[in-house]
Amino acid sequence: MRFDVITLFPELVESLLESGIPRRASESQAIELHCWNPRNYSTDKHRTVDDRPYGGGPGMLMKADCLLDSIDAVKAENAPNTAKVIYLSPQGKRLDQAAVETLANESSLTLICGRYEGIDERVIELAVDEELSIGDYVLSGGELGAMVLIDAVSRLLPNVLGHQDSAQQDSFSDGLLDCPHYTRPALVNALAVPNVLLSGNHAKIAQWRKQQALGRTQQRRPDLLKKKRLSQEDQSLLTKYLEEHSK
Ligand code: 9D3
Repeated sequence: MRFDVITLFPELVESLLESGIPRRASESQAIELHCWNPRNYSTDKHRTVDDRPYGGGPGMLMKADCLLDSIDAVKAENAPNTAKVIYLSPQGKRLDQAAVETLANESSLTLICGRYEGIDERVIELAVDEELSIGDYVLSGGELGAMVLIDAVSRLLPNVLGHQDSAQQDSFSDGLLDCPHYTRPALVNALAVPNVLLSGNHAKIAQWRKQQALGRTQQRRPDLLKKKRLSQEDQSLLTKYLEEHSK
């Protein structure tokens, strides 16, 4: 997968490749990351990339011309270009794991990061296929959004995760939060590991984990459970969990 990121802060975006899964994905050539600075496509002597909004109001906007020229430069290098162009913005549709899975099927993504109050609307009209937000909070620019997207997509690509099935076991891939996990030692500040996990009974362990996942999802993210149809068995595991946790 090739990522072309249009950003005024290329070193921030490139720092993604310094560690963790994106770094390994890059080393194994599962991903390629190219950053393009719109300032390099500005033509005036001060290399201006922003200007004041028509109609007045606070803040500045990124100008259309250097953004469109950056996009053209990406397309020229990628010919024949089929890359989807994504603008990260608070006005976008919320990125979720289903959208990440869809994006992981693309071979090339161009990500536009805004700064200041955003970008000239005509760039969106002329060149953007999809507008995505990463959540309902205010960031100071699109770079962290692009980095989140690249991280989430990279770990789904073939041969990137060490454990081939950890992506499949993920929270969200089955629409539930994860169950609690424990490792040695058996006691931490007098807190024990739940007995069932020491029982060696793998059917019971799987059932306990499912019950914990259902119960925690209901208590912390009821919105996720509302989208799901529970089997009779899952419904009764959940009911028992909620009874036991209301005592
Ligand atoms: C506080 C300013 N806002 C109201 C006048 C508008 C605004 C403009 C630009 C708010 C944030 C930003 C910069 N944000 C992003 O570029 C961004 C973002 C985000 O803020 N939240 C969640 N996802 C994303 S993706 C890109």
